[in-house]
Amino acid sequence: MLVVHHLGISQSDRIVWLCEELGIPYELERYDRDPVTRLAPPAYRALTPYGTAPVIVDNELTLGETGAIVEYLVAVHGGGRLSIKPGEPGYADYLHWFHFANGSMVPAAINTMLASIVEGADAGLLASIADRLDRAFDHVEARLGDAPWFAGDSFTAADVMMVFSLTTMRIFVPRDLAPYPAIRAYLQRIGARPAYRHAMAKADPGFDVPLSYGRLRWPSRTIPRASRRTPIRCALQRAFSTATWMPSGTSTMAPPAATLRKAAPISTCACSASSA
Ligand SMILES: N[C@@H](CCC(=O)N[C@@H](CS)C(=O)NCC(=O)O)C(=O)O
Repeated sequence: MLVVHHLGISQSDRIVWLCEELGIPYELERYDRDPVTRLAPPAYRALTPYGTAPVIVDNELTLGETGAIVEYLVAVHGGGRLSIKPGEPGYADYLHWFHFANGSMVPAAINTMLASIVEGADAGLLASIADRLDRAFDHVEARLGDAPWFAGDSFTAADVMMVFSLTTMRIFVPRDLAPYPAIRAYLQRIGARPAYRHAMAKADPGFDVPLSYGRLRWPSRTIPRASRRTPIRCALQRAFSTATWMPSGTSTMAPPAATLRKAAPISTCACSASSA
């Protein structure tokens, strides 16, 4: 039996989702993050040499790294479903977006998160980091304005790869989706997929996945009060406080014009960090 090791509120939610989309039988082993550091607990770290999420165990095989796991599951357990082969329409788009997810978008977001924490960083560097993430969101918005799914007319594993950076990743790196109508419409389509809803409910029960403007918050179950004053938490809260968010429940309505802006430039976060 395939075992999916899922670290709470992390990109391993994609593997649970993929199994549900492909109808692959699996067992879910769920791990909470360390309440103070937010890193993987020792038991998760011990699963693979690199120690990050996701990880699957398939009989004798233990496999880490999201892209490798997605390709493996599609090929070995999915009969190639949700992939596009060479020569088929959308092949290059499929490849581009499958790899853009973890090759460009997630790194741009992580750089942005780290830049909001580091004090005294070079302003030009910070601007270039912020610009990268802006361009990534603009690139995604343009694509989803042209096609319903990343590879074109049909839902594929490229969507499974990309969605984390538009949803759960925004818990770590807030981004107001008000300027991105095509992304918002896309996320409504994702949220309407039974496999997605089922997977998210299993992977992170109680976590309100931000599929729209949404108020960003961690499920209280996984965040003990005591951890709320750690340096990383403070830095993240500073970053959060510079973003504009609509109250929960205003998912499909356009926000008032005054709130129509992206998250504050990263230099603002850095300034507030250094003056704190
Ligand atoms: N490129 C890796 C990145 C894995 C990664 O950074 N995973 C995060 C979860 S989003 C993690 O394990 N964080 C906890 C830790 O580093 O302890 C992949 O896609 O598998």
